[in-house]
Amino acid sequence: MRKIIFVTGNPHKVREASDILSHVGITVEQNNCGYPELQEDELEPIARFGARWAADKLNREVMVDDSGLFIEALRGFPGPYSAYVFDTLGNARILKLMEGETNRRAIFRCVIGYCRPGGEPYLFSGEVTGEIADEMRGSGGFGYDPIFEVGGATFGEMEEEEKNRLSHRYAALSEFARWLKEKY
Ligand code: ITT
Repeated sequence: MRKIIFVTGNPHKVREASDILSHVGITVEQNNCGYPELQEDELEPIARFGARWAADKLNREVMVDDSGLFIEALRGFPGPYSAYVFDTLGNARILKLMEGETNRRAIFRCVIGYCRPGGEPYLFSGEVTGEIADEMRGSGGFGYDPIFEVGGATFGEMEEEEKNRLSHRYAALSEFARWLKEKY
């Protein structure tokens, strides 16, 4: 088993990544050291900077995950500001913003950044298209899961394995695992 340090403060991400990567012989270990999150309009520069910063600080190979929910009717909001918006507004206020809106389309994106000490960061991205539900449903998952619907069910209503087969994180981690296998 290969072990990769996952720098994140979010234990839910670690749990999902562990489930997904265990199938390809990789274990992940959470490190909570944090990294400076750049204020950017896109996820990629945030993940790139974070991965390099953490690899150099810890002197270990690391991965980071920057994710965001992009709601079409809100012109991509909250996007890269998803963590801040979740903490300040939360799902109920997002639903309020979406009241009466017929275009419910939204995309969840995940960018995994991987870096070795002194090396260049590599990025792997994945996304899933869904809809913003009319109300919160389900108690599973975390964050925006109760309001993000794919094929009629919210991520919050799904079993963990089901979300982990469909999610933006699964798509990004699959790319990452394929690349790791080819390269190392
Ligand atoms: P780290 O930066 O420490 O990794 P974080 O939770 O702050 O953890 P992000 O900066 O990537 O993560 O913020 C993304 C926001 O979107 C945050 O509020 C998450 O709870 C939420 N989020 C990310 N992935 C999600 C998922 O799979 N389902 C639901 N919400 C998710």
